[in-house]
This record gives sequence, C-alpha cells and structure tokens, in this order.
Amino acid sequence: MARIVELRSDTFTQPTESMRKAMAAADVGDDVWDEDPTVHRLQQRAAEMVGKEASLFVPSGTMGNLCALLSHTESGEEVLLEIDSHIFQNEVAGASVVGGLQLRPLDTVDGRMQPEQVRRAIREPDIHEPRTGLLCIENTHNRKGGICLNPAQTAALAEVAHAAGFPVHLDGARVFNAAVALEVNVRQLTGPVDSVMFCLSKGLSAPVGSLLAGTAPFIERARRMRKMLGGGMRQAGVLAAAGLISINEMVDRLAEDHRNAHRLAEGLQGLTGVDIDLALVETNMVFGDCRPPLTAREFSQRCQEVGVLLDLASPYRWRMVTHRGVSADDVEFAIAAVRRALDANTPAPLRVAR
Ligand code: TLP
Repeated sequence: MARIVELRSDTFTQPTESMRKAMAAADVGDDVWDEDPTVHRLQQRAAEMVGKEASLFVPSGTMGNLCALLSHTESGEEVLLEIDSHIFQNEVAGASVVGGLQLRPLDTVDGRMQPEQVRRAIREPDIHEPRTGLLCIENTHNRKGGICLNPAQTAALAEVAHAAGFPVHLDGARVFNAAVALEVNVRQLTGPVDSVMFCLSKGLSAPVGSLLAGTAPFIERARRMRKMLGGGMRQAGVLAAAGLISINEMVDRLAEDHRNAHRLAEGLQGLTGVDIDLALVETNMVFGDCRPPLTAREFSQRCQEVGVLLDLASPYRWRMVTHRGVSADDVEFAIAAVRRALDANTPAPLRVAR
C-alpha cells in the first residue's frame, strides 16, 4: 500500500495496544446512574491533574464546552471569546441555539486576547444590554496556529473577569500540549480559570472522549446538561479505560509531536507559492498560506497525490497537525514529497503569467 502521512488532525490518532487491552478488561456500570467504577477513576484522576474539585466524562470536546457554557450562564447573557476560537467558529452555534447565549467575538492578531481588551468589552449594567456572563479562552489556540497562553497571561485574563464578577471557562482541548511546550505543570494553566475542558481523543490518543472539570456544584449542573444534550452514556468505562492511559501515559510524549511539527515547518519553508511562519509553530500545528492564485484546495490535492494529507483552514490557508501516528521519518517523507509535488507542477503564479 502506498505510504500515507496523516496530517489532517491529531483526532486521527489510533488507540494504543494497551488501550485496547484496558478497554476489553474494564470494570463497568451504568454511568447515567453514576455507577461506572472506571469512569469514576478517570474523573477523579482528571480532576486531580488539573487541580479541580470534580470532573465529568463527556463524549466530545464540543459537548464539554457546551455543558460548561450552559452551566455557567443564564439564557440571554453575553459570552466574551476570541474571534477564531473553536467555540465561536466550529461548534455550530450551539451556545446560541441551545443556551440562548450571545457570543461576542474579540479580534486578535495571534489568538491572545489582551486584559484591557476584555475589560473594555464588559457591559455596564443597562436595561438595554445583555449582561456579560462568561469569558472563554482557548489554550492551545487551534486556528491561530496552536499557540500557547502562558500562566501569567491566563491569570491576567481571569483576573479581569473575576473582578467584574463572572467566571472563566478554558477550552483546553490541547491544554496538555501547552503545558508540555511551556514546560509548566498544567495546573498553572488551569488554576486561574473556573472550568476547563480537555480532550483525550486528540494528541493523547484515546478513541473517544473529553473531560470537563470545575467545582463540585458546577460539575453537578454540567451532569444535568450532559443528560439534556443526550450525552449520558451507559457502560462508558470501556472508553474511560483508554482515557486513563491517555492522561497517565501519553502526556509527556507530546513533546515529540512538537519537535516533529517544528521540523516539518522548517523543511517546508521556502516552498514556491507557500508561506510558513516558523516562529508561530509552538506546539503540534503548522499553518501555511498559499500565494494566490494557488489555493489551499489545490495545494492539498497536490499533497494528497504524493501521500500527504492536510486540512483546509480557509481558501488560501491550510493546516498540518503532528501526532503519535506521525514519526520523525514520516515528517522527512512528507517534506520531500511535498517539495517534489510542488516542483513537479509549474508554480501557479507563473502559469497565470504565461
Ligand atoms: N478540533 C478539531 C476540529 O473540530 C477543527 C480539530 O481537528 O482540530 N476545542 C478545540 C480547540 C478543538 O480544536 C476542538 C476540535 C474542539 C474543541 C472540539 O472537540 P471535539 O471534536 O471532540 O468535539
């Protein structure tokens, strides 16, 4: 079979052999009745790792974020968040549809909202206006390149929200990537916020699932929201068993994905028609911009023909994501293949000039 390097997302990671064994052997119960011992172990361990009182196993990051938003707010409130955040761009407006929430996007260059920018966006009490009910932050920030918020930046944003009397939710789908890249304990990134969602099914390689963590009363509310959304699972311990391996054994190896992403970006620099900013590669993502008229779709097609799969971010922007299923050797293969593919084609701008 021809070689394929899967760079579309770290969601493509396959469970490890040890995960499959643990799943087969898991002790299970009915988790809607809160009686699954393996889910309990996962929730306890997850809460401990991120320094919160309790946590809840949910089927996806999207549901974890939505449970958090619904549990923190009342219908009609406004949620402050970054314009390219996953909650604003990629969650099908669930917060508005289900929660009756108004999402207020704040524009940034690199995904890092500034404390003063957030302060200015907070509403004064006024009968005409929605109340500001929540601030959401994202770490790592996906669409802005997998960039990290450090502990000081996280604390400064949380301080603004808390001073105004509303909570902060962290979309930490890849917060362990941030902790590894910054070389800090993940609690330094989760400590300042009121709730955090993180995913098991991305770089941490579990087949399914995310966790939402916060105070015990908050998690009780979130449990009701999960049920309302249809996310109450029964013998979910078969999934939680894999998740325990994710958080216990798969975190440190994320550094390898980060090294591979850096090498990939370095190797692809200087390609005809494609711009990559190496300085923006902080974790496991590489974003690139095609110079018109070369489109990201056309670039992606050329890459696919040589066995390299990537994700489209916008008409001229694409994303490559490294993960456990991509070795250092795969990265070298991908660099050489993409270079060959672009060289073999007359660069798009020249073709137009002719
Ligand atoms: N991100 C996916 C796609 O939906 C874009 C990916 O391939 O990167 N928060 C962040 C920051 C995410 O990147 C994602 C998934 C989620 C939440 C949602 O997680 P799931 O896919 O489990 O619902």
